[in-house]
Amino acid sequence: MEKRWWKESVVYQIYPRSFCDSNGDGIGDLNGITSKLDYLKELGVDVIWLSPVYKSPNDDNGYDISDYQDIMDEFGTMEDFDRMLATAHEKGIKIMMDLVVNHTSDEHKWFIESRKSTDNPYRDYYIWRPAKEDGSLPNNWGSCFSGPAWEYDKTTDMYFLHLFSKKQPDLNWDNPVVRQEVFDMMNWWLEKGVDGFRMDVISLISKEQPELPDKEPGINGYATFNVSANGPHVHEYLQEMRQKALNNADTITVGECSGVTLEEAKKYARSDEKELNMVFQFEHMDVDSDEKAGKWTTRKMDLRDLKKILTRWQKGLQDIAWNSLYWENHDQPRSVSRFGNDSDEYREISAKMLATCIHMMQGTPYVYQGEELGMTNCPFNTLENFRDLESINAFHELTEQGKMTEEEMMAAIGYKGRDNARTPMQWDDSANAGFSDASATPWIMVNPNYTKINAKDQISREDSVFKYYQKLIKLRHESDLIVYGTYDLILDDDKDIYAYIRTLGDEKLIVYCNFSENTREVELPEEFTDGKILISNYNDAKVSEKITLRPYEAIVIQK
Ligand code: TEU
Ligand code: CA
Repeated sequence: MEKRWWKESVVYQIYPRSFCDSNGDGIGDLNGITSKLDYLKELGVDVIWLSPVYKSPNDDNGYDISDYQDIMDEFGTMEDFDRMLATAHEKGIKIMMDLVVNHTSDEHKWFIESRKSTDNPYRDYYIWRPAKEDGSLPNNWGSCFSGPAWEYDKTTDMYFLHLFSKKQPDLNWDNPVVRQEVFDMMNWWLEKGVDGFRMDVISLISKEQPELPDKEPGINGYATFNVSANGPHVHEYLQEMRQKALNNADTITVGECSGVTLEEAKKYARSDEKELNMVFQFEHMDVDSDEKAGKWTTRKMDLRDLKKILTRWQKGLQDIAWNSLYWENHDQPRSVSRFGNDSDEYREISAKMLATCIHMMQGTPYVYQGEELGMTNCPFNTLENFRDLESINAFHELTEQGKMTEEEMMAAIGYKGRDNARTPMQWDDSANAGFSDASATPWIMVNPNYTKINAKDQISREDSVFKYYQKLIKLRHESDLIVYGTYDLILDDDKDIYAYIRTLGDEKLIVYCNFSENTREVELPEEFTDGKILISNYNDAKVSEKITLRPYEAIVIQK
């Protein structure tokens, strides 16, 4: 397998709004990030994925961009950005920008022009349709944030398409001028020295035009998710992007590919590097969804389903493409609350177990801010404490339609809502968790558990979750086996234990992760009985023919 620096890297995702507030206005900012680069250096990560910092009216926290070549007022200035980039580079940390080009903000100058008249030069930058003859909407597509995906605009008596909020109109990628604008903008950032792009819902850019056919409706009556996933020209457009922009620098690229299948991923992320380096797939994020309301449930996963999904991706992309590895991001709840156990007794041990399970796989690992501290879901309790339009809109829509009760929806958004990942980073045990001045009011509530879960404590303590992540990252940097080894699942049908073997030439390691509170005994394959422990989350683990796995125990043995 070809060696590449981005295969050997660990990426850390920063959600700037919630990372560090340098000027006491309650909102994280670029100078705040710069002040914490030493923390990331100490953790050992190679690349930062920076969620959007561009000019934005913040309908969707920066994923609605009104100027791709300017910085959001609350986050600082372009000089602040340049300083952050230069400081990161001095420390050997690369910066990957969030490229949000399926849609813009409705306040982007292109859209302001586009909506003026049907013959405006910017009209075809977006997707406009008249009502059907009977006066109904152009098709049955819904917005990911509730309601239809069409917004009426009276100036020209037509609807525009928005797969996300109505302040996020979809760009028309079939227009070559739009593509060239995007590539020019990417080149502008590459010339500044950024190291790559995470591409927001890039799997959705190519719509089945001109038909835009109806799709299977979901719980709220609209066809919501992935109506345009892996569309007819998506690979062609990404190959064009590779030639006209990405190849101008040594980049790292990851496509956020909702609705991606294994077969499609082999095209997006193929090792011949004609499109992207890797994709985020979502199948393991749906492992605890249910039939009724999709993600809006408090159902717990069956570990056997998770093992099946991740194993299919590990085996399926082997030698063909490259995986990205993640439990968390700004759109998902906290993994320790979801897949581990966030009680006082098991929080740290299960956070380390989850880290072991994903960091020992083949692919590039992504750590989301706070994950390295074992940060948990937040007790929001009332709707007023939520900020995310997805949770708030879904609550209203599904309760008003009578599809879910208020109690059910409150429980579901409390457990699965995106705001769980967006509470301020917990730096220390002072007021506002050290995220912001003590006198400030952060834009979203601080998780009250910051007095016991915070970076300051964990940096000072050898047995912390932070130190464990540090060790996992170091192990990966030192081991081709961990980066490039093949993956084979063992104990396939076990409902408590996730176990697998990695192999590279004569080298082998075995990973056991107990996802349950049960104590379980497993028989160690003979070839490992003389092996040594690479890492374990209990400090007295021993190698023997039979291994007793205590609650949430993780152990890695190299032969
Ligand atoms: O997310 C798109 C996406 O597919 C999601 O993860 C989606 O937000 C989630 O499933 C809703 O349940 C990207 C961004 O990561 C997200 O923050 C943005 O809101 C969205 O695109 C629109 O730009
Ligand atoms: Ca600030």
